[in-house]
Amino acid sequence: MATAQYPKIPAAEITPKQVYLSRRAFIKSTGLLAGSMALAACGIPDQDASQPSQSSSEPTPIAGGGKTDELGDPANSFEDITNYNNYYEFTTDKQAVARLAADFATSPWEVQVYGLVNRPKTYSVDDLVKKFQPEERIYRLRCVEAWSMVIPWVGFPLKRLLEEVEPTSAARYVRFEAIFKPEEMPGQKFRLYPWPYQEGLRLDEALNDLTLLATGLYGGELPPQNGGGIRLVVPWKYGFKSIKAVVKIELVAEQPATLWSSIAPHEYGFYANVNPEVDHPRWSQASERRIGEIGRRKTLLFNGYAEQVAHLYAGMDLRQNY
Ligand SMILES: Nc1nc2c(c(=O)[nH]1)N[C@H]1C(S)=C(S)[C@@H](COP(=O)(O)O)O[C@H]1N2
Ligand SMILES: [Mo]
Repeated sequence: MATAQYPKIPAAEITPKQVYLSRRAFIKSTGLLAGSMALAACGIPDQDASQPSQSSSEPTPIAGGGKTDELGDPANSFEDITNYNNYYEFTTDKQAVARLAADFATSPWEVQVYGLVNRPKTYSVDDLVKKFQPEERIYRLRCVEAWSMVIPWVGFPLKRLLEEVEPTSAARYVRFEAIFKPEEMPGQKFRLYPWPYQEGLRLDEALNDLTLLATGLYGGELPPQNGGGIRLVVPWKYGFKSIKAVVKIELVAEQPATLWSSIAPHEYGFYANVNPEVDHPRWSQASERRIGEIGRRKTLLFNGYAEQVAHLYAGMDLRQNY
Protein backbone atom coordinates (compact mmCIF):
# COMPACT_ATOMS: atom_id res chain seq x y z
CA MET A 1 0.00 0.00 0.00
CA ALA A 2 2.46 2.60 -1.07
CA THR A 3 1.90 6.17 -1.88
CA ALA A 4 2.21 8.41 -4.85
CA GLN A 5 5.14 10.13 -3.18
CA TYR A 6 6.97 9.92 0.10
CA PRO A 7 7.04 13.48 1.30
CA LYS A 8 8.70 12.66 4.61
CA ILE A 9 11.63 10.63 3.37
CA PRO A 10 14.68 12.64 2.41
CA ALA A 11 16.36 11.28 -0.70
CA ALA A 12 19.64 10.91 1.21
CA GLU A 13 18.14 8.16 3.33
CA ILE A 14 17.41 6.00 0.37
CA THR A 15 20.30 3.65 -0.23
CA PRO A 16 21.01 2.06 -3.59
CA LYS A 17 19.50 -1.20 -2.35
CA GLN A 18 16.29 0.56 -1.46
CA VAL A 19 16.19 2.17 -4.87
CA TYR A 20 16.71 -1.22 -6.44
CA LEU A 21 13.94 -2.82 -4.38
CA SER A 22 11.55 0.04 -5.04
CA ARG A 23 12.30 -0.07 -8.72
CA ARG A 24 11.62 -3.76 -8.84
CA ALA A 25 8.27 -3.21 -7.18
CA PHE A 26 7.60 -0.30 -9.51
CA ILE A 27 8.29 -2.36 -12.60
CA LYS A 28 5.96 -5.03 -11.29
CA SER A 29 3.29 -2.49 -10.47
CA THR A 30 3.32 -0.80 -13.84
CA GLY A 31 2.51 -4.15 -15.36
CA LEU A 32 -0.65 -4.07 -13.30
CA LEU A 33 -1.62 -0.45 -13.60
CA ALA A 34 -0.19 1.83 -16.23
CA GLY A 35 0.35 5.34 -14.98
CA SER A 36 0.46 4.47 -11.31
CA MET A 37 3.21 6.18 -9.39
CA ALA A 38 3.05 3.56 -6.67
CA LEU A 39 6.43 2.28 -5.51
CA ALA A 40 5.20 -0.85 -3.87
CA ALA A 41 2.41 -3.31 -3.84
CA CYS A 42 0.08 -2.09 -1.12
CA GLY A 43 -0.96 0.94 -3.13
CA ILE A 44 -2.01 -0.90 -6.22
CA PRO A 45 -5.65 -1.61 -6.83
CA ASP A 46 -6.17 -5.25 -7.46
CA GLN A 47 -6.31 -5.98 -11.14
CA ASP A 48 -6.68 -9.77 -11.22
CA ALA A 49 -3.09 -10.12 -12.30
CA SER A 50 -1.72 -11.82 -9.23
CA GLN A 51 -3.81 -14.82 -8.34
CA PRO A 52 -1.95 -16.65 -5.61
CA SER A 53 -1.36 -19.95 -7.26
CA GLN A 54 -2.99 -20.26 -10.65
CA SER A 55 -3.94 -18.19 -13.64
CA SER A 56 -7.09 -16.13 -13.28
CA SER A 57 -8.91 -18.19 -15.90
CA GLU A 58 -8.50 -21.16 -13.62
CA PRO A 59 -9.83 -20.36 -10.15
CA THR A 60 -8.08 -21.81 -7.15
CA PRO A 61 -10.20 -24.65 -5.84
CA ILE A 62 -11.67 -23.51 -2.58
CA ALA A 63 -10.76 -26.08 0.00
CA GLY A 64 -12.35 -24.45 3.00
CA GLY A 65 -13.22 -27.75 4.62
CA GLY A 66 -16.89 -26.85 4.24
CA LYS A 67 -16.49 -23.81 6.47
CA THR A 68 -18.52 -20.74 5.55
CA ASP A 69 -19.00 -17.28 6.99
CA GLU A 70 -22.41 -16.11 8.23
CA LEU A 71 -23.31 -14.96 4.69
CA GLY A 72 -22.65 -18.43 3.34
CA ASP A 73 -19.38 -17.51 1.62
CA PRO A 74 -16.89 -20.39 1.70
CA ALA A 75 -13.65 -19.95 3.61
CA ASN A 76 -10.55 -19.59 1.47
CA SER A 77 -8.14 -22.48 1.46
CA PHE A 78 -5.33 -22.65 4.01
CA GLU A 79 -3.02 -22.56 1.01
CA ASP A 80 -4.36 -19.20 -0.20
CA ILE A 81 -4.55 -17.66 3.26
CA THR A 82 -0.94 -18.54 4.02
CA ASN A 83 0.62 -17.75 0.63
CA TYR A 84 -0.90 -14.41 -0.34
CA ASN A 85 0.00 -11.95 2.39
CA ASN A 86 0.66 -8.31 3.00
CA TYR A 87 3.49 -8.03 5.53
CA TYR A 88 5.82 -5.17 4.72
CA GLU A 89 8.26 -6.02 7.52
CA PHE A 90 9.27 -8.91 5.27
CA THR A 91 8.57 -7.79 1.71
CA THR A 92 6.03 -6.02 -0.47
CA ASP A 93 5.75 -9.16 -2.61
CA LYS A 94 2.64 -10.96 -1.33
CA GLN A 95 3.71 -14.28 -2.69
CA ALA A 96 7.18 -14.15 -1.12
CA VAL A 97 6.08 -13.41 2.46
CA ALA A 98 5.51 -17.06 3.40
CA ARG A 99 9.04 -18.04 2.39
CA LEU A 100 10.74 -15.05 4.01
CA ALA A 101 8.76 -15.46 7.24
CA ALA A 102 9.14 -19.23 7.47
CA ASP A 103 11.86 -19.13 10.17
CA PHE A 104 10.48 -16.17 12.10
CA ALA A 105 10.04 -17.29 15.72
CA THR A 106 6.48 -16.77 16.97
CA SER A 107 6.71 -18.63 20.27
CA PRO A 108 7.28 -17.71 23.03
CA TRP A 109 5.64 -14.31 22.43
CA GLU A 110 4.85 -11.52 24.85
CA VAL A 111 2.46 -8.58 24.70
CA GLN A 112 2.80 -5.60 26.99
CA VAL A 113 -0.51 -3.95 27.90
CA TYR A 114 -0.01 -0.56 29.52
CA GLY A 115 -0.76 3.17 29.47
CA LEU A 116 -4.02 4.50 30.91
CA VAL A 117 -4.95 1.31 32.77
CA ASN A 118 -5.21 0.36 36.43
CA ARG A 119 -3.54 -3.02 36.00
CA PRO A 120 -0.74 -2.89 33.43
CA LYS A 121 0.73 -6.29 32.65
CA THR A 122 2.91 -8.20 30.23
CA TYR A 123 1.21 -11.38 29.05
CA SER A 124 2.59 -14.34 27.17
CA VAL A 125 0.43 -15.62 24.35
CA ASP A 126 0.39 -18.98 26.14
CA ASP A 127 -1.17 -17.26 29.19
CA LEU A 128 -3.73 -15.48 27.03
CA VAL A 129 -4.73 -18.73 25.33
CA LYS A 130 -5.17 -20.46 28.69
CA LYS A 131 -7.09 -17.56 30.16
CA PHE A 132 -9.39 -16.70 27.29
CA GLN A 133 -9.92 -20.04 25.50
CA PRO A 134 -9.86 -18.82 21.88
CA GLU A 135 -12.80 -19.70 19.64
CA GLU A 136 -13.18 -19.93 15.85
CA ARG A 137 -14.42 -16.79 14.09
CA ILE A 138 -14.87 -16.91 10.32
CA TYR A 139 -14.44 -13.36 9.03
CA ARG A 140 -14.14 -11.66 5.68
CA LEU A 141 -10.87 -9.72 5.25
CA ARG A 142 -11.11 -6.87 2.74
CA CYS A 143 -7.78 -5.33 1.76
CA VAL A 144 -7.78 -1.66 0.79
CA GLU A 145 -6.27 -2.86 -2.52
CA ALA A 146 -9.70 -4.36 -3.40
CA TRP A 147 -9.10 -8.07 -2.93
CA SER A 148 -10.66 -10.14 -0.16
CA MET A 149 -10.65 -13.52 1.54
CA VAL A 150 -12.70 -15.44 4.09
CA ILE A 151 -10.51 -16.56 6.97
CA PRO A 152 -11.31 -18.95 9.84
CA TRP A 153 -9.41 -17.28 12.67
CA VAL A 154 -8.91 -18.67 16.13
CA GLY A 155 -8.98 -15.88 18.68
CA PHE A 156 -10.66 -14.10 21.56
CA PRO A 157 -12.33 -10.68 21.79
CA LEU A 158 -9.84 -7.91 22.59
CA LYS A 159 -12.53 -6.65 24.94
CA ARG A 160 -11.78 -9.45 27.39
CA LEU A 161 -8.13 -8.48 27.69
CA LEU A 162 -8.99 -4.78 28.02
CA GLU A 163 -11.48 -5.52 30.81
CA GLU A 164 -8.74 -7.36 32.64
CA VAL A 165 -6.32 -4.40 32.61
CA GLU A 166 -9.09 -1.89 33.44
CA PRO A 167 -8.76 1.20 31.26
CA THR A 168 -9.03 4.41 33.29
CA SER A 169 -11.67 7.02 32.48
CA ALA A 170 -8.99 9.01 30.62
CA ALA A 171 -8.42 6.22 28.07
CA ARG A 172 -10.13 6.96 24.73
CA TYR A 173 -8.02 5.13 22.16
CA VAL A 174 -5.95 1.98 21.90
CA ARG A 175 -2.54 2.04 20.20
CA PHE A 176 -1.04 -1.17 18.84
CA GLU A 177 2.61 -1.66 18.02
CA ALA A 178 4.14 -4.51 16.05
CA ILE A 179 7.51 -6.11 16.64
CA PHE A 180 10.72 -4.43 15.44
CA LYS A 181 13.35 -7.04 14.59
CA PRO A 182 15.29 -5.90 11.54
CA GLU A 183 17.73 -8.81 11.84
CA GLU A 184 14.87 -11.20 11.12
CA MET A 185 12.57 -8.99 9.08
CA PRO A 186 14.35 -7.94 5.90
CA GLY A 187 11.78 -5.27 5.00
CA GLN A 188 12.68 -3.35 8.17
CA LYS A 189 16.29 -2.92 7.10
CA PHE A 190 15.35 -0.05 4.87
CA ARG A 191 13.48 2.91 6.13
CA LEU A 192 10.91 3.66 3.46
CA TYR A 193 8.38 3.02 6.21
CA PRO A 194 8.39 4.39 9.76
CA TRP A 195 8.89 1.14 11.68
CA PRO A 196 7.57 -0.30 13.88
CA TYR A 197 4.17 -0.74 12.23
CA GLN A 198 1.57 0.98 14.38
CA GLU A 199 -2.20 1.01 14.37
CA GLY A 200 -5.00 2.34 16.49
CA LEU A 201 -8.67 2.06 17.34
CA ARG A 202 -11.11 4.21 19.25
CA LEU A 203 -11.81 2.52 22.60
CA ASP A 204 -15.43 1.71 21.67
CA GLU A 205 -14.24 0.08 18.44
CA ALA A 206 -11.71 -1.94 20.42
CA LEU A 207 -14.45 -3.06 22.82
CA ASN A 208 -16.80 -4.23 20.05
CA ASP A 209 -17.36 -7.97 20.19
CA LEU A 210 -16.14 -8.44 16.59
CA THR A 211 -12.68 -7.10 17.38
CA LEU A 212 -10.41 -10.06 17.86
CA LEU A 213 -6.92 -10.90 18.96
CA ALA A 214 -6.10 -13.90 16.79
CA THR A 215 -3.76 -16.62 17.96
CA GLY A 216 -4.56 -19.20 15.29
CA LEU A 217 -5.93 -20.11 11.90
CA TYR A 218 -7.91 -23.11 10.66
CA GLY A 219 -7.89 -24.63 14.13
CA GLY A 220 -4.09 -24.57 14.34
CA GLU A 221 -1.50 -22.04 15.38
CA LEU A 222 -1.04 -18.67 13.70
CA PRO A 223 1.58 -18.98 10.94
CA PRO A 224 4.29 -16.31 11.00
CA GLN A 225 3.16 -14.86 7.66
CA ASN A 226 -0.33 -14.25 9.10
CA GLY A 227 0.95 -12.37 12.14
CA GLY A 228 1.98 -14.91 14.76
CA GLY A 229 2.58 -14.73 17.80
CA ILE A 230 -0.61 -12.64 17.97
CA ARG A 231 -2.43 -10.19 15.68
CA LEU A 232 -5.42 -7.91 15.67
CA VAL A 233 -8.43 -8.64 13.43
CA VAL A 234 -10.96 -5.85 12.80
CA PRO A 235 -13.19 -7.30 10.08
CA TRP A 236 -15.23 -4.18 9.18
CA LYS A 237 -12.12 -2.14 8.41
CA TYR A 238 -9.58 -2.36 5.60
CA GLY A 239 -7.00 -5.06 6.20
CA PHE A 240 -4.17 -2.69 7.11
CA LYS A 241 -5.89 -1.96 10.45
CA SER A 242 -5.50 -5.65 11.39
CA ILE A 243 -1.92 -5.30 12.61
CA LYS A 244 0.24 -8.42 12.78
CA ALA A 245 2.86 -9.46 15.32
CA VAL A 246 1.58 -7.20 18.10
CA VAL A 247 3.94 -6.67 21.05
CA LYS A 248 2.46 -3.55 22.65
CA ILE A 249 -1.09 -2.47 23.41
CA GLU A 250 -1.26 0.99 24.94
CA LEU A 251 -4.35 2.79 26.21
CA VAL A 252 -4.06 6.47 25.35
CA ALA A 253 -6.07 9.69 25.50
CA GLU A 254 -5.41 11.04 22.00
CA GLN A 255 -5.90 9.47 18.59
CA PRO A 256 -2.62 7.64 17.93
CA ALA A 257 -0.51 7.94 14.79
CA THR A 258 -0.68 4.97 12.45
CA LEU A 259 1.91 3.86 9.92
CA TRP A 260 -0.26 4.29 6.84
CA SER A 261 -1.93 7.53 7.83
CA SER A 262 1.43 9.07 8.66
CA ILE A 263 2.82 8.17 5.23
CA ALA A 264 -0.26 9.05 3.18
CA PRO A 265 -3.00 10.73 5.24
CA HIS A 266 -5.19 11.44 2.22
CA GLU A 267 -5.17 7.81 1.12
CA TYR A 268 -5.32 5.86 4.38
CA GLY A 269 -7.30 7.45 7.15
CA PHE A 270 -7.49 6.52 10.80
CA TYR A 271 -10.96 4.96 10.53
CA ALA A 272 -10.51 2.96 7.30
CA ASN A 273 -13.99 1.48 7.50
CA VAL A 274 -14.81 -0.61 4.43
CA ASN A 275 -17.16 1.55 2.36
CA PRO A 276 -18.08 0.97 -1.30
CA GLU A 277 -19.16 4.61 -1.64
CA VAL A 278 -15.93 6.22 -0.51
CA ASP A 279 -13.28 5.61 -3.14
CA HIS A 280 -9.57 5.57 -2.55
CA PRO A 281 -8.15 8.65 -4.30
CA ARG A 282 -6.54 6.37 -6.89
CA TRP A 283 -9.18 3.64 -7.36
CA SER A 284 -12.77 2.62 -6.78
CA GLN A 285 -13.76 0.72 -3.65
CA ALA A 286 -17.16 -0.29 -5.08
CA SER A 287 -16.12 -3.85 -5.87
CA GLU A 288 -13.47 -6.39 -4.96
CA ARG A 289 -11.94 -9.64 -6.14
CA ARG A 290 -12.44 -12.55 -3.76
CA ILE A 291 -9.27 -14.62 -3.96
CA GLY A 292 -10.14 -17.88 -5.67
CA GLU A 293 -13.07 -16.48 -7.64
CA ILE A 294 -13.33 -15.20 -11.18
CA GLY A 295 -14.80 -11.78 -11.68
CA ARG A 296 -15.62 -9.26 -9.00
CA ARG A 297 -18.21 -8.94 -6.29
CA LYS A 298 -19.77 -5.84 -4.79
CA THR A 299 -18.11 -4.50 -1.70
CA LEU A 300 -20.44 -4.31 1.31
CA LEU A 301 -20.71 -1.35 3.67
CA PHE A 302 -18.61 -2.11 6.76
CA ASN A 303 -17.61 -5.29 4.91
CA GLY A 304 -21.03 -6.78 5.69
CA TYR A 305 -20.88 -6.11 9.45
CA ALA A 306 -23.06 -2.95 9.50
CA GLU A 307 -25.56 -4.44 11.91
CA GLN A 308 -22.86 -4.88 14.55
CA VAL A 309 -20.89 -1.67 14.00
CA ALA A 310 -22.84 1.06 12.18
CA HIS A 311 -23.94 2.54 15.52
CA LEU A 312 -20.32 3.35 16.35
CA TYR A 313 -20.35 5.97 13.60
CA ALA A 314 -23.81 7.50 14.08
CA GLY A 315 -23.68 11.17 13.24
CA MET A 316 -20.18 10.95 11.74
CA ASP A 317 -19.47 11.93 8.15
CA LEU A 318 -17.93 8.78 6.69
CA ARG A 319 -16.43 10.75 3.79
CA GLN A 320 -14.57 13.08 6.10
CA ASN A 321 -13.66 10.30 8.51
CA TYR A 322 -12.39 7.83 5.90
N1 LIG B 1 2.65 -5.71 11.09
C1 LIG B 1 1.94 -5.69 9.94
N2 LIG B 1 0.63 -5.95 9.98
C2 LIG B 1 -0.10 -5.94 8.83
C3 LIG B 1 0.49 -5.61 7.59
C4 LIG B 1 1.89 -5.34 7.57
O1 LIG B 1 2.50 -5.06 6.52
N3 LIG B 1 2.58 -5.40 8.76
N4 LIG B 1 -0.28 -5.57 6.45
C5 LIG B 1 -1.74 -5.36 6.63
C6 LIG B 1 -2.51 -5.55 5.42
S1 LIG B 1 -2.38 -4.34 4.23
C7 LIG B 1 -3.38 -6.62 5.26
S2 LIG B 1 -4.41 -6.71 3.92
C8 LIG B 1 -3.44 -7.72 6.24
C9 LIG B 1 -3.21 -9.06 5.56
O2 LIG B 1 -3.35 -10.12 6.48
P1 LIG B 1 -3.13 -11.63 6.01
O3 LIG B 1 -1.81 -11.70 5.28
O4 LIG B 1 -3.17 -12.47 7.24
O5 LIG B 1 -4.26 -11.96 5.06
O6 LIG B 1 -2.46 -7.58 7.27
C10 LIG B 1 -2.31 -6.24 7.75
N5 LIG B 1 -1.43 -6.24 8.91
MO1 LIG C 1 -4.21 -4.59 2.88
